[in-house]
Amino acid sequence: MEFSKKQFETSLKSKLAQKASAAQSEEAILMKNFKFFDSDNDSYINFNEWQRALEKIGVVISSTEDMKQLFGMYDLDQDSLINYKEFSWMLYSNKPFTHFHQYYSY
Ligand SMILES: [Ca+2]
Ligand SMILES: [Ca+2]
Repeated sequence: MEFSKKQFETSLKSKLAQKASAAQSEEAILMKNFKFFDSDNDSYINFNEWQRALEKIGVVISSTEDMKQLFGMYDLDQDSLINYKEFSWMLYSNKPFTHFHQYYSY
């Protein structure tokens, strides 16, 4: 892969931060960002939506293969969809993925 996951996350967060207004809570911003990705509004981000949203905000990943690998990294339960929990995990947690279920067990 030609990018690092860390670079991707930094880039994505800064692009999304530009869209957000300061008056909103973190939760509201997160939800808004999720809806931006989930263009058909079914509460899941599929690979096509993922690809389109990243292009729209200007996060450039040159190959579809890399794009798929990244998508897979955040699709923690491997159902080929990114749900809200997985999305928020991607943006707001620096914990390793092995702690995912623990983190969301409440
Ligand atoms: Ca969707
Ligand atoms: Ca998933």
